[in-house]
Amino acid sequence: MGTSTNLELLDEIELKYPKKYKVYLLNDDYTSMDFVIDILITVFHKTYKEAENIMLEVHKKEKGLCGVYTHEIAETKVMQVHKRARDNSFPLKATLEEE
Ligand code: TYC
Repeated sequence: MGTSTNLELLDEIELKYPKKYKVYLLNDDYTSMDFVIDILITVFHKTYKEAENIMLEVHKKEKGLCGVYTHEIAETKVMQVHKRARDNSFPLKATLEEE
């Protein structure tokens, strides 16, 4: 067994405990409720009922939690939401926050 440097030990800790990121949808006045529900089902793999609840929470409280992921997956989800919104001419935005 070789000796590890402090940086190697930090890498090992990071591999074992990758930071997690919360992905939120943000409210706006123009995106349709049906489109938000569809995004929650297809991008975030929610059931219809879960999707409806999250959509209504965003609508009432301006922001709603869609899921918690590693950094790469969280960034991909945000990009997928923005591309789908853009392609459908909706201003829907998603954000990510370190847990
Ligand atoms: N506020 C939108 C409306 O009344 C619905 C909406 C919900 C938009 C959630 C964005 O993330 C959102 N049509």
